[in-house]
Amino acid sequence: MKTRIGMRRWLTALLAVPLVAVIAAVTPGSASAEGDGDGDGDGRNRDHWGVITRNTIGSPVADLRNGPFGSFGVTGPQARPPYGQGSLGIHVAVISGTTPFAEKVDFGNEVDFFGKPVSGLTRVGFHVFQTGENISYGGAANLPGIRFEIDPNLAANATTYSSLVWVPAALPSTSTNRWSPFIDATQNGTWFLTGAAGTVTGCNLTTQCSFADVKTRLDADGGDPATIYTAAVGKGRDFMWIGAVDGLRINENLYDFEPSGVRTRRTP
Ligand SMILES: [Ca+2]
Ligand SMILES: [Ca+2]
Repeated sequence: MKTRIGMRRWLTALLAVPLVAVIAAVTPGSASAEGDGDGDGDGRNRDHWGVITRNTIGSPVADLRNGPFGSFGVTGPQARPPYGQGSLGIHVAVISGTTPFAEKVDFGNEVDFFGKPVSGLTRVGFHVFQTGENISYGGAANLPGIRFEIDPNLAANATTYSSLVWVPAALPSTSTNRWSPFIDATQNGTWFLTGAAGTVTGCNLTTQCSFADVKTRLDADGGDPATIYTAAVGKGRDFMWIGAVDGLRINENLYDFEPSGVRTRRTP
């Protein structure tokens, strides 16, 4: 008898433990359901980054990867991703022929910047891993850029869509085959607007503007200010490029591309 009672108590205890755990996991307001505070209860930060399907042409690669470390023989901080262990690897091909076919990719975020004013963009930039091969494909300025899809809200034109594009300047040769220092897109290179917004503002593919100038011209008409739809790191359609980007800066946030996802680091 003693043995049987002991066994029953032991069984009851065994069954009770997982039940308590299950109840805690599904009860709203419990610590487990709240998790990291994003409400999905999975206990992990959800990020909204990924390939923007609408803006991707061909079958390019935009992959959260380990490294790159190197190139071989390079040592010190420029031989590893500037943040964490990994980065966003980008591979864009151009298929040569009488009519060359160039791929395009945008890896971005269609949620977190939506509706914010373009005038509020004060800090933009990234670190890039450039190779000698990429320079042979398209020159020293063959690099990925940063693109914001926006509603220009221009009184002169009814269009509700334009891309605000950063075109980086050529990287110094000291930054080839290794990680670059931070490239400040508000100071480096030029910016332009696609479509009717480019025509109205005069900041278009043929006459590009400084970052400060394109922001001023966008809101010079008064009325509703230009607002952001999406933000992305992108490449194409121009030259083949195989490299990586890390430490994307947009205002107070620094986006650390890692194999496990995009980590948001808040900085002063
Ligand atoms: Ca990283
Ligand atoms: Ca306006």
